[in-house]
Amino acid sequence: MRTEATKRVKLVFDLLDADGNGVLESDDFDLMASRVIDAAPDSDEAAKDAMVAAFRRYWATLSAELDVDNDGRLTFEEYSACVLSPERFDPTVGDFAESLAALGDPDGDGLIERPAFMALMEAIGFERANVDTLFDAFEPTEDDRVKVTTWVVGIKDYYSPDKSGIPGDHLVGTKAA
Ligand SMILES: [Ca+2]
Ligand SMILES: [Ca+2]
Ligand SMILES: [Ca+2]
Repeated sequence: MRTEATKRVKLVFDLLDADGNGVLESDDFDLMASRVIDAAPDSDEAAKDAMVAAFRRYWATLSAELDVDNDGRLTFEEYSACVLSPERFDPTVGDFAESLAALGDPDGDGLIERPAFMALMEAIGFERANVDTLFDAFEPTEDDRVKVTTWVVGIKDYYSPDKSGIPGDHLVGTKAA
């Protein structure tokens, strides 16, 4: 696996561990879902419900595939086995990516403004400076907006452990506290 991808796997684990207790559990996904939803005040209930469902599905898939000792929590060691067969997570990550991007586009015009992007990404736990750089890497329009489709691809690539040299590598800097 490429170095960038290895760093991303660790960063994703740390981000998913929303309560910071060192293991992934169902509660982490509920906590992150509520933070993300709070960061999207203009979105409708359907978009918010889809986001919550996507987070729950994310946890259900991860735990079903990776919780080898069946204790309801994933250690980093268990989690990192996701790199062995990333394709098993594609549908779940795709659903997550589309739900997240939809939250960032409440008016449905297919474009996301920088402040909405920043709010959602910071709610997930990414560093502000890194998020800013990522937005620039997505080549925003003159009025500083990024296509939803660009972001969806970016999220999918980011959560794919076998990708490298992608815009999301800008997020692999210092971890948010
Ligand atoms: Ca946790
Ligand atoms: Ca376990
Ligand atoms: Ca929009």
